[in-house]
Amino acid sequence: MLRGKITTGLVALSVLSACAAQQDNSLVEYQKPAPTKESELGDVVQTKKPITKKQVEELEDKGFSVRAVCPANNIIEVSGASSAELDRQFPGALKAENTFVKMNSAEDRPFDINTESDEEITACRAVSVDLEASESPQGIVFELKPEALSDANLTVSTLEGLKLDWIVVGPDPLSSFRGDKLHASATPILTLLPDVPGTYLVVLRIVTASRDCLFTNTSFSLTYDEDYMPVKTPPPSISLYERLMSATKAIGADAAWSVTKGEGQVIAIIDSGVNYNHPDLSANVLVNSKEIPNNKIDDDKNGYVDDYVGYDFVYNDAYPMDDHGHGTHVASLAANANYGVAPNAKILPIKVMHTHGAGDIASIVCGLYYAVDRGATVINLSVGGPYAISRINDYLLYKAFLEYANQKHVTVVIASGNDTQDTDKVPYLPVMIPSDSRITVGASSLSGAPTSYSNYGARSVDVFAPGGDGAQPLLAASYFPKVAMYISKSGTSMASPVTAGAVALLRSANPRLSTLQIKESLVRTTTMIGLAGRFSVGDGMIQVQNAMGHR
Ligand SMILES: [Ca+2]
Ligand SMILES: [Ca+2]
Repeated sequence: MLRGKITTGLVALSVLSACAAQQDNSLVEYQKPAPTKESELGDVVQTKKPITKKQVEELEDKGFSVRAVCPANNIIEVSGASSAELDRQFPGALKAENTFVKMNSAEDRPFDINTESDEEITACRAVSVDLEASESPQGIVFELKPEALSDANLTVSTLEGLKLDWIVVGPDPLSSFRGDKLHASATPILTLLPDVPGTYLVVLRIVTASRDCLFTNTSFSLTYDEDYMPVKTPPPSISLYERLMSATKAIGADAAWSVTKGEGQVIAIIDSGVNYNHPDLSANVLVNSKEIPNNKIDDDKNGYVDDYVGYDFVYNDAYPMDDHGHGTHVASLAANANYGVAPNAKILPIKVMHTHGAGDIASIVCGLYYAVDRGATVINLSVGGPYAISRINDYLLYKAFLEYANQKHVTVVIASGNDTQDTDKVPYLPVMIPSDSRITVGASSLSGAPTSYSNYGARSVDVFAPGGDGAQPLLAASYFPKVAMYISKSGTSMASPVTAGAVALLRSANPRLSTLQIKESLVRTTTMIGLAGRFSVGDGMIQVQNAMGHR
């Protein structure tokens, strides 16, 4: 099933109880899609005791909106209620304003198209409202027909006599809309055929007889669901194999494959989803054997209906399919069946990031708990950003989770960020949280030198791993193999899953090792090349075979 979703406006930047895993079926009706706009964000509430239906009904009766994000882990999002109201209803609960967090891939999508002054934009909209009765504030009618991708189209209708210029920015680089396209048209109908899932930005310039009405813009997202249909993994061509293996070889992981390829390990990918039907990945996807897919029943009673391959916290359904590209690439680096660092580890896809590249804290934290409760042994989180002191409660949400992960013997691998910052001095979240259950990763080149973009920190960043750079980005699975099987990306987002794969190998070789012991093994066996003042605890790039021999 393919879904069309039209959103207007620009994308914003941007100790638990023993019964934590118990289900609260009574709140299923309050499960909802995640916010995608600033105006939709509420307050995250995490309680120590299970949240009751009565508590939620009382809030709803007062006109507040409740989203049961992960009631199994006592986390909901409430919109409209005052802080005092929440304190009264949930005394002692942890509360945080929900907020958007970005991915840590180095390339950012070109969303910043400059518009003119507010005054002129208002005038432009006033003119366009006159065009035709319509549902959208700009008076522009979008007809997105998403029955099938090849049929999906966007139509802009205006009255005759008006002229529209438009620029379309597609989900670069897979889309055929690579960069900007300008269509000047005197006809009243403009059509667009989106060819891949993702977010499209449409900028319209409306020209009237009396004035050139400057720019207005809107964006829409195209996303899709597919049932899990595993296919046998074909080997890549020999010519591709060397490039696909570059990160795996750089850290000496293939040299450790005679000991283990990651058997028995489950790597959760907390990201934009994973194309679990990609031919290189599908054989490695962890299925939930206690759940029968597509029968609309929560068979394993974990609070999530039909979560056979994972869960999508963004659209609140059982299809964590990737509609952005980030998560599939990340999963592929960690545990691709052919060339991933841990090719025999399992992948647990969890979608918390929207197709536009950001996700809300409530979804991210719930995705993390879901990963632990589904049996992940390693979690990759290539998501984060600078920390502001005003967001102390975000810190506490993450910290509570890291304590939970530590209790459950789960290793959380975190990307350090791509802003060339010393995170000892400029704190980033969740990188800054001291925890025995987390390993933070900066990005190096394939030869081991820190990249120009990577964050670093002699205390806050544990190790470096290959993340790709302009000269040698990392090639891995694309999210939309119908268009391209592989795609190149760079970022600490990529260095993190390379390390998550390494952790899976170390854990598989010796399941009794604690995260702290694994971290020590990696930190003490790095290779050092051209640090240029960019330090980490390990001062260099990880080396799996050496780390495995360290203990
Ligand atoms: Ca379930
Ligand atoms: Ca089911």
